[in-house]
Amino acid sequence: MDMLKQADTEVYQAIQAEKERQQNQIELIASENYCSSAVLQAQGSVMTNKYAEGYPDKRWYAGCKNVDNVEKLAIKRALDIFGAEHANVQPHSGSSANMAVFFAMLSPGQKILAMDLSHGGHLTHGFEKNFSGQFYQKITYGVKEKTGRIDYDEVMAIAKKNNPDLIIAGASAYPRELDFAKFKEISDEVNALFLADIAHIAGLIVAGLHQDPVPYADFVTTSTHKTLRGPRAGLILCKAKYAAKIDQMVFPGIQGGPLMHVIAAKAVAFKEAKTEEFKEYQRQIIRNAQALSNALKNMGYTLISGGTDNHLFLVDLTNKKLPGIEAQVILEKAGISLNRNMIPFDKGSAFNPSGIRIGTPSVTTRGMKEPEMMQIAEWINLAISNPDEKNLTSIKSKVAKLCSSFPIYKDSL
Ligand code: DSN
Repeated sequence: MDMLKQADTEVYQAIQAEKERQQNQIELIASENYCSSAVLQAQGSVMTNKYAEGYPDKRWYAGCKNVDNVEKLAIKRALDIFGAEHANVQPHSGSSANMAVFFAMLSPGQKILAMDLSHGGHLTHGFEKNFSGQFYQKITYGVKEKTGRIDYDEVMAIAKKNNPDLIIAGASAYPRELDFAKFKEISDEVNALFLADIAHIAGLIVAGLHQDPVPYADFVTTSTHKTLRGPRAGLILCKAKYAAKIDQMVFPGIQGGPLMHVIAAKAVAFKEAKTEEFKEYQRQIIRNAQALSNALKNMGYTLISGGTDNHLFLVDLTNKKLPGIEAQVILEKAGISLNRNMIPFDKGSAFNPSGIRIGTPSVTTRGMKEPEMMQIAEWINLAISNPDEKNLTSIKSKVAKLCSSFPIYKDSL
């Protein structure tokens, strides 16, 4: 970073401060992670300089031999880890990946059946202020109030009543395993296309710890930086029969030149995802989520659906008489970072929801295990029970001390 330090002190300092924040805070935002130094290096490489509109061996500009190699590697590795028929590694994000599928396969006004945002769904699955809600009609399914789980008979009934053109399985805040086989059955019943958005759980799927949607779904989209632990970007997998439509919609449909440095970083991450170390990492994510959620449950916290099968869980703070946003602010002061979140049937609003979402991908990457989860649960409870500044400052310094034993990067960046 010496060159940056000399050239631009302000940006350099902001990056240093962010590095310090990431090192000293306990990160429980379920969608965040620390990618490897190798991924960071690929992403910070000269590949950023190259324009490569098109696809490998079919580019518009000269000089694409090396970026072709890297994109071919990314595609080959994506197909290998997911066992899919076709991969497009160019989407800049999970949102772009979804946009490409919708635009390739649907006409404006057609119907999408997806999970309600307030029950754990995602903005790009038809939220009215998102492109998806403006172009398409959205119909929703949710979870049962009593169980906090999707009722597949109910999804089937909604699908039969509304005849959607596309059904989406996928969520940003659903702590239970998704039954993709069931979604496929429902999609077939109403003759709808089936998209599995696995952004949150991609790493678990690669490691064989969650039901695999690839055999069932027409399309599988994901971001690459959550449990998958790659660079901030997106990926589309699909059946071979849709390959041409998807590729044309990604480029030239909705994107111009691909971000070749990010594609290089995706290739590195997909190679990492093939290792036994990665599989064990995914197993530990789940063990940590269970340890942390059980510890909080034993301290009197209410968990949506009573627990978790994956990397995250939702805490309903209604019985603590503490809005989610206040918990977020209090915990940040104590060095613990997470996000307020709507819970199913929330009496609050998106801005002032009744819950918080907690995830373990980041703490697991830095090597924390069950004993640290017990400690984190105690600190969360201590901060929420007694949010005076002195107490929060004291927890913050203990958090930083624990974090110093778990460096996020062992080499200097
Ligand atoms: N913002 C992401 C999340 O936190 O789940 C979804 O895109």
